Amino acid sequence: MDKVLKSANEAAEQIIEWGESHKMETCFDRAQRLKPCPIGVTGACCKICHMGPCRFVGQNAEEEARGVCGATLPTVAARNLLRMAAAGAAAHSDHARDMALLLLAVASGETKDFQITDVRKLNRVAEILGVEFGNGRSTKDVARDVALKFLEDFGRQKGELNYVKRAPQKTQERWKRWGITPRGIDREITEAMHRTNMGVDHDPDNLLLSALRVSLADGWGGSMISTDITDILFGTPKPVKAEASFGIFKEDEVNIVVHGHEPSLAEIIVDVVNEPEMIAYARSKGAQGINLGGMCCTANEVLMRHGIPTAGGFTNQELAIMTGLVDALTVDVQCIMPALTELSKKFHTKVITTSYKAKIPGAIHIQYDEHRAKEIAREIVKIAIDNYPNRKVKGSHVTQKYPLIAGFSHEYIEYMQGGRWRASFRPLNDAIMVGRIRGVVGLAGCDNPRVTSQGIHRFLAIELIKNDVLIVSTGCGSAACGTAGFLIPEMALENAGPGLKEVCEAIGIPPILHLGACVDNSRILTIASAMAAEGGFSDEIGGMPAVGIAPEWMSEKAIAIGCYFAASGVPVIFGGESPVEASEEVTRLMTEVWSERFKGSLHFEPDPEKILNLTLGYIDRAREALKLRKYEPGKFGVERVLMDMAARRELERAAKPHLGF
Ligand code: NFS
Repeated sequence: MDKVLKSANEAAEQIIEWGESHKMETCFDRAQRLKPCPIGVTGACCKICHMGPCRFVGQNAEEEARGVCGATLPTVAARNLLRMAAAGAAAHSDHARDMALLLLAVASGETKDFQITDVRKLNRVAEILGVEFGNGRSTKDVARDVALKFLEDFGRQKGELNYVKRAPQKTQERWKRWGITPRGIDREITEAMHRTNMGVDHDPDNLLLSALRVSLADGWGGSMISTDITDILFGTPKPVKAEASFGIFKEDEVNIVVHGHEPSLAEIIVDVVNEPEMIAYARSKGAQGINLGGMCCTANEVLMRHGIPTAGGFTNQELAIMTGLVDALTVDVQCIMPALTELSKKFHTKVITTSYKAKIPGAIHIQYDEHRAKEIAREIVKIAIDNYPNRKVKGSHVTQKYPLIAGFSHEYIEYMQGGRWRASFRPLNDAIMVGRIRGVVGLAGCDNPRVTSQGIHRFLAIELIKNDVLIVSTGCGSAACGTAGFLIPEMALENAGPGLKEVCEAIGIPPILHLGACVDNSRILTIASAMAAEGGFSDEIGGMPAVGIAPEWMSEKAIAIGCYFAASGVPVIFGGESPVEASEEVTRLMTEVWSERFKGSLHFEPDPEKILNLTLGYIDRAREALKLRKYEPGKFGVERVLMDMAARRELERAAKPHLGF
């Protein structure tokens, strides 16, 4: 029998094996040793009060099992899911709050270390929010009003989030009809916690509607706000070349890793590692220079804007330390394994926590403060440099790395389809309508040691592009593709179906577009809304030949993302066992009932082949319902725009200087 790999990333597998031979434990070992609790994993356990925990097991548990209070299994499973969605929404949105507070601090001149980088984007956002701009108003005044408008979204008690109006009218109407239009972000999260408290909401359907509402407050609130502010402050991404995998670490340079999610400190570290005094200091310690790399979503943020290389996604974090080459690993919030500090003791790596919200025993804590950002960044970089001479254990040095292209913001995707003056989503819509592109898939979410990590991402990426499906990726989905060498235009030539290949060649793009961090899933909502506004097939997000997949999810944030896509009209398929498996009623509500109401749904399917078939089935049924040309590989109709030769030449001219090849 073939050996079951722990990671599909060859370099990761090599490090894992090295670790095993040196008796170093990682999440892969722990995942094998600790089997999931068979009751909790299916959503059949309630532990919200101290009469329990109550287990809902046995035949006919769905109908007959009761908790001490009388709660039924569907109530408990729905309540558990709502709590996960609320926690996920809280994580993204608290991150967004920090970004809004940073924007306010920059606008009011409280911090000198940041600037407003993208004034055009600021004005675009101001226009959506109804903030006055132009006519001699200073950038800082506009930025302050924008920050205040965003902050209102957190504390609003009545009405709706500012960005609800960015969704297509029909999508908004569905939300109104079912009472899930999000009000204030904090209100939705608090209400979700209230409803799931002992003895409050017991109706599974009502609980699940609340899961959609709190998740919409994330997608069209927290996450979208975070994406927009990050673009305003640090620049809206455009294509940039970079590298991925463990080979990014350098033997003769100081290696610093930024890990977590919030990009503000990492942005400043990018500046500081380039300061001549810092480089000179590194040289004084015997290093040739300073090498910055990223991990998880902080990596995605600085990769998208500065081409900082990434060591990969979630399951690669311990392995980075095991290269023995990381002099400092600085973390902010979310998806940081507490195991890092214990493991770091076996090497010389310093783990540095920077948020009072996220401390780890055994780490050095340096509290980040945006008012002293540069000073703090210098302190961190110095720790790394001072630590360079202390490298003691030669870890598993792997040299594998892959080139990649990232930086596909929704603004750039629009621009690449027609240049500055004719930017639109028309070519993409047309390519889908004539069947050159079969559909679009968002490949997102975590990588997970419970399966061959990153393997399902890789499998789906290849199979989907073979089937002429354009992929937009985010988060660790992007990291899995990047560390596999999939994020380059050549990938289209070698692996894409004939229609997708032509489109990618015409524009000069990879068949998998890296859109950014997990909060940047909000870019997919913006793209889908723009495609609906462009017209030609669906005038709402629901019903488009588009599917979201999180094949190896593990974080509660993924549940919030899945729910806001489902509520927005996208069928979503998650890998792994269903966290509500125990309840047929809850499963039916999330699939059939949500489909009828919102045209979106949430499925859980552990089998990768089935995920693929389910996805293609959704896409083909959507094409049929929209009366689009039946998809047949290699046979398409003629678009009005994309394949017109003059347009094609213009597109090439427009795209190439930015892509740099
Ligand atoms: Ni998303 Fe980013 Fe990765 Fe999963 Fe964690 S890093 S926010 S949650 S593990 S994709």
